[in-house]
Amino acid sequence: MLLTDQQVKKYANEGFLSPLPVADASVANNWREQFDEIERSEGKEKSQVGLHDRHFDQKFIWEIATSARILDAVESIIGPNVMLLASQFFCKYGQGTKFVAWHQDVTYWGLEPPEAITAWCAIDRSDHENGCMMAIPGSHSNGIHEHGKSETDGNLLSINQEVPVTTEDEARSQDIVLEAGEMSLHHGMLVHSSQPNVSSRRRCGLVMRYTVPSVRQERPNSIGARYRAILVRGTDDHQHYGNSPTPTF
Ligand SMILES: O=C(O)CCC(=O)C(=O)O
Repeated sequence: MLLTDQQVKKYANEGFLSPLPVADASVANNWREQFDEIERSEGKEKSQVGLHDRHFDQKFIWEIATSARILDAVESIIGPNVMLLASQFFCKYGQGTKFVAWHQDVTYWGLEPPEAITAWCAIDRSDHENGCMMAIPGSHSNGIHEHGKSETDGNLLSINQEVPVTTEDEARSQDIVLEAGEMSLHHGMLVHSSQPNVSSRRRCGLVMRYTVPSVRQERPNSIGARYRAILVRGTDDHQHYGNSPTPTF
């Protein structure tokens, strides 16, 4: 179901929207079990932020990333032609020191124009104690800000980037609390972060990045990679991403 006009307006004003349902509890439980299986085989270290683009070889990730609930919501914001740019898990373990510094997503992605939207789908419940995402409402509206480096150990971002935020902005930031099976959407220029997980529970989210076919990647991203974007809805009249494999299950 497409988003309502009111939801689209809220996203446009605030730069994010949540919570949005993706799956009921039994389906969400099944996704969690499948993530548990990957975590067992790949190990916890890699499972934190090292599982990139597994939608190409894990059927359940492909099914989440192409689910009607997510694509309808994404279409409501960016239009009928949708490319899945990338996917990744962000997993923080209990009583840990890992965090995500304040940043904007598109800063180092090499996209032209720098336009993308993220769907963050909760595999585990995500709340204040286990380090849910936090967002500064309206912070997507003033373009890309210069990023520096975080001075705190444990930043999960690829090149330890961090954008300075004022204490006022930090004070008005909002927790994005999600039940397993719910998602948030956020704009590529939204300033967001997440604190360490001080609970005894894991906090895992599947992050899916989408854009429109006219957006090209002009430079490698922060990890020196080219996106293997794949059309997941509508038509691609631009063909900027010829190197993308076909999913294999
Ligand atoms: O999962 C997190 O804590 C942060 C995720 C994030 O920064 C992102 O999805 O862009």
